[in-house]
Amino acid sequence: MKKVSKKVSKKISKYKISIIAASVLVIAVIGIVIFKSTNKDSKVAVNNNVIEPFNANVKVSIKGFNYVPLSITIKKGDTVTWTNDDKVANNVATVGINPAYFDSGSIGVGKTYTHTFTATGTYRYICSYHTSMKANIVVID
Ligand SMILES: [Cu+2]
Repeated sequence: MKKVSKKVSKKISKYKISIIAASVLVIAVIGIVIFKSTNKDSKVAVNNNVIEPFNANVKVSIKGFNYVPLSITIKKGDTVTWTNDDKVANNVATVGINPAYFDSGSIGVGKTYTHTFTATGTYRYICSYHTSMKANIVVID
């Protein structure tokens, strides 16, 4: 009798292990699918953070004390709109030598700032409240 129940419990534990293994496999597959689908969206960011093709109005998010994307290439005359998706106020201000200067002033939580770029070249900008926040915009003809 004892032997039989041992065999049964062995069988059950084998069954349990295979269920756990199957669950892990399913979770892994789901994880890979999710990762691949989210990666598709961030392809522009992976590709040197350059947005292609060029847009007339490019959106940059301010999130987690970062500009997303960090680097964009746009055409002369294009407009960039920054949206503050952070939980604190941030800003956008050129730093160093630039083709032209801009300073958004404080961009409140959920607010936006829009600037039109009329001169070609590389613009470096920072958030003057959190100077580790740095990004750039390349404007081409
Ligand atoms: Cu900031």
